[in-house]
This record gives sequence, C-alpha cells and structure tokens, in this order.
Amino acid sequence: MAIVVVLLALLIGSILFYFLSPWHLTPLASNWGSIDGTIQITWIVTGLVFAAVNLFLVYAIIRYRYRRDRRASYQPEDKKLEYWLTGLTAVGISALLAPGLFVWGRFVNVPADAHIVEAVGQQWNWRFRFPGEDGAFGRVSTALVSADNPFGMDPDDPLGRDDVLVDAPKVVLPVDQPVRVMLRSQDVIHNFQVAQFRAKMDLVPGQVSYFWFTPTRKGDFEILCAELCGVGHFAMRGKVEVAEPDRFEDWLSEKPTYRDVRSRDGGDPAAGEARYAPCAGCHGPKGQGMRETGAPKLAGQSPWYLIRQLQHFKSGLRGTHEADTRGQQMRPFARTLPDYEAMADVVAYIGTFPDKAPARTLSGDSDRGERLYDTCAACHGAQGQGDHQSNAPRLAGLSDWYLKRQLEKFQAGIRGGHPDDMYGWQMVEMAKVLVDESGIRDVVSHITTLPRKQTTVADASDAGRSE
Ligand code: HEC
Ligand code: HEC
Ligand SMILES: [Cu+2]
Repeated sequence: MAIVVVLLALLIGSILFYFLSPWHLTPLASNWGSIDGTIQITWIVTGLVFAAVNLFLVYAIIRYRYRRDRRASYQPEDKKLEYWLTGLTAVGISALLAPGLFVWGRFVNVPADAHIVEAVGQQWNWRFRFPGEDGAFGRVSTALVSADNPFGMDPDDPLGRDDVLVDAPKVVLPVDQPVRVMLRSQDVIHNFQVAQFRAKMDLVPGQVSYFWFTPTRKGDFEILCAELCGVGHFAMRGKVEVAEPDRFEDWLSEKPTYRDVRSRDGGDPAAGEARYAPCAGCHGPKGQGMRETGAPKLAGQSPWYLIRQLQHFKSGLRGTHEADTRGQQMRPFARTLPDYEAMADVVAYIGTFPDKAPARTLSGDSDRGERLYDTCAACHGAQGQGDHQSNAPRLAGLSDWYLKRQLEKFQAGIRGGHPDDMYGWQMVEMAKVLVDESGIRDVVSHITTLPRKQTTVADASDAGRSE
C-alpha cells in the first residue's frame, strides 16, 4: 500500500509543481502566440495521460492486490479494449501533432513584405547581414572567409556591394513589422533562439534555413545558441533590440556596406604617426607597453582587434566600470580619434613597430598552465595567435603583468561587465575556468612561452577548433 501513497504524492506533487513553480514561459514578444498554444495543448494532453496512467495504477494496485483466496485469471486478448485503446491513443497523438502542423505551415510561409536579415553563426559568435537597397544578398562562400572578409563575401558579385555588414553580435529590428531571418553557419551546427519570440531553428552548414516573426514589444532580447554540445555554444550570446522603425533605419544607415568595407584601405601609417604622439607617453614610443603606466604592448597585435578596442573605449563598452581606473585613463585618448579613418591610421602606424618579446615578471607552473590553456585555444588559437573569426585577440607576445591583470578584471566583471559588451562577456565566463590567482599565473606563464606569430588565414584553420 505504501506504493499507492508514493504514486499519489508524485501525481499531486507534479501537478502542484506545474502551477506553483516560478519557471514558466517568458512573456511573449512576437506574433507566435500560436506556438504557446501548441505548448499548452502538449501540457494538457500529456498531463491528462500522466494523471490517467497513474490513477489507473493506483486503482489496479488496490483492486487486484494479493489475497490468499484469489487466483489471477489469464486474459490474453480483448478486442473491445484494444479498439478503445487504439482509438484513444490516435485521438491523443493527433491532438498533440495536428495543431503543430498548422503552426509550422505559417512559421515557414513568410509574408511578402517582410524585412530580411541574415544571422551568421560561427564558433563562437553571431554576425548579421542585411541585403541593402537592391533587396538581394550577394553570393558568399565559406572558402572566402578570412580576417579581412569574415562574412566570406564574393567580391565578384555585384549584388553583394550594397549588402550591409554588421560585424557584431547585436542587431536592431523594427517593432510590429515582419522579419524573415535567414540562418547560415560557417562551421558546425548552431541553433538561433530568442526565447521571448518563441522562434528558434538550427543553422546547418551548407544550407540556409529560415523562419519569420513579427516582434511585438520594444526592448532588448537575448539571442542564445541552443546547440548544447561542444565547448563554446553556451558562450554564443547576442542581442536583438526591438525599436521604433525610425531608430531601426538610423541604426542600419550607420552600418557599413560591403562596398564601404572594401574601400577601407587599411589606414595610412604616415597620418597615424601624428595621431600616435599622445599615446607614446603611456604605451611607449614603439608601442612596447609600459608597466609603470599599466598601458599594454600594442606592437604585433591584430589591427581588427585594436580598432575594435578603440571603438569600445570610445563608446564606453570598455573603461567605464567605476573600479576600472586604468581603463578610465585610456578612454579620453580613444576619443581623440574622431572616426574610423583616424583609428585605422593610428593602427596602421602601430603596425610598423617591431614586435619584441616583453620581459618576464611573473612565474608560474607552465605545465599546469598548458593544460588550462586547452580551453582558451578554442578561441585564441593553439599558439595564442588570435582568430578574427572567433573575435579573440592574439595573446602570444603580450606582457605577463598585463595578461594577469586583464584576467583578474574579467573575473571580477570590471572588464566585460557592460551589458552590451558581448565579446567581453565571453571572457568573464571563460576567466572563471581559472578559478583563482594560481590558475591565472599558470596559464599566463604558459602563454609567455608561445611564439609570437602574426595571424594568417592558414593559422585560423588549425586554431584548435572543435565542435
Ligand atoms: C594615460 C595613459 C594612456 C594613453 C595616453 C593611451 N593609452 Fe591606451 N591604454 C592605456 C591603458 C592603461 C590601457 C589598458 C586598460 C585596461 O587595463 O583595461 C590601454 C589600452 C589600450 C588598448 C587596448 C589594448 C588591448 O590589448 O586590449 C588600445 C588599442 C590602446 N590603449 C590604444 C591607445 C592609443 C591608440 C592611444 C593614443 C590615441 C592610447 N592608447 C593612449 C593607457 C593609455
Ligand atoms: C569563447 C571564446 C573565448 C575563449 C574560450 C577564451 N577567450 Fe579570451 N577573449 C575572447 C574574446 C572574444 C576576447 C576579446 C574581448 C573584447 O573584445 O574585449 C578575449 C580577450 C582576452 C584577453 C584580453 C587580451 C587583451 O589584449 O586585452 C585575455 C588576456 C584573454 N582573452 C585570455 C584568455 C584565456 C587565458 C582563456 C582561457 C582560460 C581565454 N581567454 C578563453 C574569447 C575567448
Ligand atoms: Cu553555436
């Protein structure tokens, strides 16, 4: 009889848990109320069956329990009962599946006036592309992907010239207007999900999948990669801002087209020399870094990373935390660079500096550090050479004191804590792997043994990637 009590307690407990638990669907922010409808139907059908099966068990245990004077009767076949069971199961399964088919039909039938955006996934980040004025995307190929061409755009396709490239994991969409989301992966299977939109789908390498939705609420929503295997999918976060159409248009018009990106000439080192003059006081005349000022070595670092850090200092994604005194010192100097050209110029000048090995100031267990570094290699490359595809900078050749301080700042959320700093956020999560000061020391002492190599396209492919 104890089992009857257990079964009833399980049944009542499960039902109470469903109604009383704080874990329910997040408030809906799109037109897909019908998906919530199908989820509700699933809950009701499975809930009723769960209750019926358990109550039947309880009934059978009480009604047919062991009695000395009773023999079991053998009843191998019961046509009538089987018809009933087959019929009821068919009704239950149809109720589970049929509504989903109707919703799915709408999910992949995109309204003709929908905006189009492409979400590109690669280990471990999101990028976005809009088709531009002509409404058509240019050809792309994974074979063309390189540090200068993270989207893999085909330079010979005229349709691609006006494509708008958003090389960041944040996208703005207009409220109350339908959007078609095209999903493309550059490496492994990813899964694009925004919980509040009730929209999610796999990105499968070699094909473009799509769905559509109409955002119905303004605000910021988190993009997740819902592919759960592998080391880094959990760290693939992004943001959708749903805003008034005006704000969307403004945002989109500020983003460069492929034509703009191609016409960037990589900066003029001669013009950059004058701009670098104020920087030398802290970073050193040859960008070698200076421990006294806390300013890191810049010589040898990849241009895309330097430019992005300057942009982040300028916009306040980096260097605004109240405890980030060093970052706060850097910010006003980033603001002396008025636009992209100026940043490219100064970075081109930095590119002329010799890349010398910095003096070592720390010691640690570099064997243990090598093992710890396995996690880091997935983004920073096996040789710490950096990888534009994963947006992780070169670490080889940086001063040990600077590496240590950055890791401490990531661990404390002093760097990477800004809600819009999605790349920094990844490091906040990753720095936790090192647990404490000895973890930091050990991994840093391993990094200082790595050769100082420039990133090349070939390096990116052997960068210790794995699913
Ligand atoms: C007052 C001293 C100071 C001056 C002047 C200065 N910086 Fe910095 N810079 C720093 C410090 C300190 C950091 C590190 C901040 C931190 O710890 O997060 C830094 C960080 C950087 C970074 C990020 C490097 C990395 O590996 O993440 C770049 C890029 C940079 N500075 C470029 C410049 C340029 C270009 C100039 C001149 C326009 C300049 N800095 C002027 C102090 C300075
Ligand atoms: C999921 C990818 C990923 C992994 C794994 C990862 N990083 Fe990073 N790391 C990044 C990104 C992206 C940045 C750039 C952050 C930014 O733009 O501010 C970064 C920045 C850094 C920086 C700052 C460099 C500078 O010049 O300021 C250090 C130091 C660093 N990572 C060390 C590590 C170490 C050590 C590990 C392993 C414990 C690790 N990272 C693992 C993605 C990763
Ligand atoms: Cu993923």
